[in-house]
Amino acid sequence: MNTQLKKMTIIASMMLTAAAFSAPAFSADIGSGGYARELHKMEMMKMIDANGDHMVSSEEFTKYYETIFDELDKDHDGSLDAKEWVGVKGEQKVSLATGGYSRELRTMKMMKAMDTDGDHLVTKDEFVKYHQAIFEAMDKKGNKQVNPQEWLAKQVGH
Ligand SMILES: [Ca+2]
Ligand SMILES: [Ca+2]
Ligand SMILES: [Ca+2]
Repeated sequence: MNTQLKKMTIIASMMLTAAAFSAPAFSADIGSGGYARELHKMEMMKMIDANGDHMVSSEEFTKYYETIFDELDKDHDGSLDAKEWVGVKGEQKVSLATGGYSRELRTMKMMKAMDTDGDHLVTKDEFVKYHQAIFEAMDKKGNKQVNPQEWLAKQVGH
């Protein structure tokens, strides 16, 4: 193990510890905390609304997260490890997202939340499924479209 990797591992475990203390057990479920706050901003909705009709469709949302995943998956092996997830310091901003959102996404806490099977890798399937659940929670009418009111609404009950 080289020194840099060792350092990263230490930082990662420190971040995990911090997350464990700052969040009550099992509250790190769908879109909790800072991550949800950053996602449910108008600026993010505009970025995800690819056809600009002021609605985010289920298809746009899924496509968006596939694109984000591909951007993060530097070695293109179909899964994200902790190194890819957290990124290189100073280069953490995701091109199609706000800085605030990128920061909240690229935390070990969020990686852990999306790593459904706990193998320390987030596959494309895990990544997309996690976000589809967020979409479904926002889509109160269940018509596969999220309007600005739904987007900005405080997400409660999950
Ligand atoms: Ca749209
Ligand atoms: Ca990878
Ligand atoms: Ca996994």
